[in-house]
Amino acid sequence: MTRAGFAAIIGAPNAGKSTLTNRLVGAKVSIVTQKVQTTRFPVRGVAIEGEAQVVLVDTPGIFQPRRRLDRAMVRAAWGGAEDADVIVHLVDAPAELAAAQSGAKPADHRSAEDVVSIVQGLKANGKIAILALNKIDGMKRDTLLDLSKTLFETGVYSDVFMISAKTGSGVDDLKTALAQRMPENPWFYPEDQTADLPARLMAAEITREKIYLRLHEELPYAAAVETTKFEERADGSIRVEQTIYVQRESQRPIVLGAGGQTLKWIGQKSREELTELFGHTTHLFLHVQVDEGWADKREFYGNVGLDFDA
Ligand SMILES: Nc1nc2c(ncn2[C@@H]2O[C@H](COP(=O)(O)OP(=O)(O)OP(=O)(O)O)[C@@H](O)[C@H]2O)c(=O)[nH]1
Ligand SMILES: [Mg+2]
Repeated sequence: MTRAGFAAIIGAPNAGKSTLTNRLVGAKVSIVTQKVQTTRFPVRGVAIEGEAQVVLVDTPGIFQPRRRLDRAMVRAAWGGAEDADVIVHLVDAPAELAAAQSGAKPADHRSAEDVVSIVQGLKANGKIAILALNKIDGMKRDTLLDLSKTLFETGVYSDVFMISAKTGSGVDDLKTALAQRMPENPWFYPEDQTADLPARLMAAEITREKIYLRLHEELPYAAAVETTKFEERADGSIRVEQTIYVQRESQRPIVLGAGGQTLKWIGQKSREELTELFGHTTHLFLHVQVDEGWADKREFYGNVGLDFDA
């Protein structure tokens, strides 16, 4: 008897959803940065636990959307939850505690406000989720009891786990719980497959990750990366060409850096990771293009499976 199903990880931006997805899978399938709204579309990762295959669905953060892209991201996150067999609501525990201790209203703490709206969304959809309090590394568990109790009393959770996606603490127990909840099914993916993003898209994500890691303070959230060419060559190497889209002319020099040093760093880091990921020497060519309207182009949404009209 085998089991297989989908487990969606939802939560406020920056809760650690992608870190947890990677940790559960045991491989990097989704990019991680310190910047909020890093994940833009649902990303699947495949974990195996005994007879069960758990297809994790890492989702974009759920927050109060303002722009078209925000709306599409939040819609995609809820869509991931609706289609899943199990939902994990991941909460940034230190951020929640800080909000609670300051005595401020949730509205004054963006991530706490997002948690409230997620609880409401679960209620409205009649969904029960597993609550996972994340980032407990460096915290004492007993400081989490009140928070855990308060959230549990909302009635939308079946269980509470306290974890660190970063160190892996508590993650094995969560994985076991997810596996147990998978319905009886033949496996959906071959045993050795961990990710299902097309190579071109994964390559673009990895470059976007390097841009954010390097420029998270300088660059507002609006950069996009498109792989324009992906060529496997006769000598076994791979040639990748990508365009980095920024929204203003003033952002181009930020991405380039003095003497092109920043772009060089981004390209080098991305190329190293792509070479490792594909197992073939990868040559990467980056171009920077200013396109004010990339976030309002229908094509961009279709390419990553987002709903333009969300
Ligand atoms: N200390 C600590 N940091 C963590 C933990 N999990 C994630 N982080 C950090 O939190 C930041 C955000 O992690 P992500 O995994 O990108 O968060 P996310 O929820 O996917 O964020 P979005 O895609 O932007 O919604 C990164 O800097 C992570 O290293 C954890 O358990 N402990
Ligand atoms: Mg993410």
